[in-house]
Amino acid sequence: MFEKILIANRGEIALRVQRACRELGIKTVAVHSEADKDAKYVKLADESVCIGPAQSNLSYLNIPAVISAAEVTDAEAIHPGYGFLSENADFAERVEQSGFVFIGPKAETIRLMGDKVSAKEAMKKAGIPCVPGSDGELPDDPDTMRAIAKKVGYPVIIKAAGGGGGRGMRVVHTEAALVNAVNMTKAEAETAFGNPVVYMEKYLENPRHIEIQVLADQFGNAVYLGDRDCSMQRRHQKVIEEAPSPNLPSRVRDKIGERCADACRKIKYRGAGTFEFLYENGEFYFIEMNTRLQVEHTVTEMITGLDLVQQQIFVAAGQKLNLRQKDIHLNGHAIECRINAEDPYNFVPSPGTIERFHMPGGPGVRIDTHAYGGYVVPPHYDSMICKLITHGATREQAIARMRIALSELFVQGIKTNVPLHADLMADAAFHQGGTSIHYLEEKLGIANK
Ligand code: MV4
Repeated sequence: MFEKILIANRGEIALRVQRACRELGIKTVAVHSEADKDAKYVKLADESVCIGPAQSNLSYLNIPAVISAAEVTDAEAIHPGYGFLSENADFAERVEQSGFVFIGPKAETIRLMGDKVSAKEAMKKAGIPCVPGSDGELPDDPDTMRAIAKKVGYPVIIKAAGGGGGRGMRVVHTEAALVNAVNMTKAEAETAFGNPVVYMEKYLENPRHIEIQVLADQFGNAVYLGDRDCSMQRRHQKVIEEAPSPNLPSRVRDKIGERCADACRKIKYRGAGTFEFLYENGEFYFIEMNTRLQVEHTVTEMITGLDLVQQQIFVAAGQKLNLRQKDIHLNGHAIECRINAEDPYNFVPSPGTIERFHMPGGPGVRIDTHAYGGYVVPPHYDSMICKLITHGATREQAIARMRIALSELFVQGIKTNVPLHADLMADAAFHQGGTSIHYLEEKLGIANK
């Protein structure tokens, strides 16, 4: 096992990874920007290194600075958390070339999944159901383009191979609008990602976003750890996630889960990963794979009783997966509310000093946060300050516990989206379960779209 791990991230996830390491007797190195020098995760780490100024580009995204920090502290492995360098194949490659272990998949896997055309191709080949479409890069020739769209059927969606997470997409409703829309998407993709390649898919009008968590080792063992419903989102920012997905029959879950585990074996996936699907009319359609730990891994941990960060570390250290599918049982229901420093209704960020901070507690309540009374939320990074997670024997109990926890949570000094979460916990459609990816934006009104 590793003796020392460097955590190339900040905020709640830096603390989360640190706790996993500490439990395993592994020493931790925090890296931080000048803006985060007094952060809780910096103080609690065994060692810390300042890697640059507040701007992410010059600190948390600065590859040579992160690798130098690992060198000077003699760390053996680097955990990238989520965001920042976590899905940067060049970073993973340079970490390994410098003699450290990257806690995540091989660089070539990250690269394969980073290109959405090659990711889809690999998954289709591995037996994963995909959205019907252009089967690879969309050709430039207008007649061919129109023929493909006609066969797929309108509406179609044009997506950039270099995009993902909602960046670089355009919905096309008619043949008259097609060629121009493709050309615009290509031009934007070239500017944004340095890659003009686009592909086409049938546009699904009212799907849910359901994802499957997997875990695999380098010896070809792979398991799926159930699913998560992340449909409650606004502008591609998830607001609430839950596991398991409401109203999803367990036979359907197991069938898609087994497919994902099987695909991991086929592509020789290593580490934790997430298969993202759109789910509509009882069918799953693969859209993207995330090769990192996700913000919402917590709800999976609550229902499986596993520590996903520790599992990532075991696999990265070259150990054989200590789990078999038959050992994995989904117990009860878990919900995560992402608490952001922002106006609850216009979503404008609200950084500044948290004057008072009271955390909820009680049975089935988990809080992952780096914040505390007196903490200053810097304006330079993501506005998420806290993840509030509840677990219950049933979904109803998890919701009831969330309502109580939200009522106990008290943050003074900055605005937060706690009122929005409280609203959603009382929302009839949310109670029913299984709302689509458009539900929240529709509820909030067109003005907010
Ligand atoms: C789609 C889609 C409908 N049909 N693809 C947005 C993020 C990226 N991961 C894929 N996205 C979508 N792809 C087809 N063929 C609708 C979306 C989409 C979406 C997906 C998941 C969660 C939120 C979303 C919000 C708007 C659009």
